[in-house]
Amino acid sequence: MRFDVITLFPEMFSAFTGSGITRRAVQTGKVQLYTWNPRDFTKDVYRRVDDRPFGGGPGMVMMAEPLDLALDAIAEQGVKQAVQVAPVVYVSPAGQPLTHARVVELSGLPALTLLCGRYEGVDERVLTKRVNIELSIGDFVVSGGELPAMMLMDALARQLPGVLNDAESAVQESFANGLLDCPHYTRPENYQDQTVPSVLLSGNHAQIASWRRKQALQRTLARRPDLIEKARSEGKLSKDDEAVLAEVK
Ligand code: 9D3
Repeated sequence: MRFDVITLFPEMFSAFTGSGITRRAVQTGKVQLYTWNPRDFTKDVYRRVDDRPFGGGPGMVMMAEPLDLALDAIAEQGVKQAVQVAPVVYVSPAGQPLTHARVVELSGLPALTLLCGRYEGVDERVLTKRVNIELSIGDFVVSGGELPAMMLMDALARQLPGVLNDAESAVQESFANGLLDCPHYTRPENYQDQTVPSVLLSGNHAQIASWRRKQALQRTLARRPDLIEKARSEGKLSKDDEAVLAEVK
């Protein structure tokens, strides 16, 4: 999957390309990341990318023209490489909330263009003309679109075939079932007088699986009752699960 990211801070993306699973995805060619700096598409001597908002008020707004030209350059490169123009995502606090379902859907695309805002946001005329999807990563404010864009790309990369190894994929499955994860323990068996639940040392794999499921259900009910309701409505809860929930409630 190819990502073209429009950003005033391309150096931030070394966090994506430089570490962990996302670095491996790039190194193995399963993800391609290209950054485009709007400043390189300015025409004035000051290389201005922002200006004061019409109507007054605090802060600055990202100007339309450098973004428009950056989008043109990305689309032109796409045409040269004989791929259709990718959908443009604007990451914004005013976007639709990102969900696992949206991640799965977008991960099926061959390419995506991501627009990262800074300051108060982007001139609305670029958004109406060029943006297809506006996405938020949650109801809190961060300083710009770069970290949200990296979160989105990370989530998408994890869905691509061969990006996760078998162990990592197994872990992912336990989240994709719509419940919170069960608790995890590793050595030592006794840490500062806190012991590991004995069932995990029993070697009885059926019992371990049912303990883990019970823990996941219990935690989800306590912390995220909305997810229990969702799992129930999607038919993801068995008779046994309902019995566990009735018992702990
Ligand atoms: C005073 C109005 N602010 C909106 C809540 C202005 C504003 C703050 C921060 C505009 C943009 C930003 C930068 N944030 C993002 O670009 C962003 C974001 C976010 O802040 N929260 C959740 N998801 C996202 S996606 C992009």
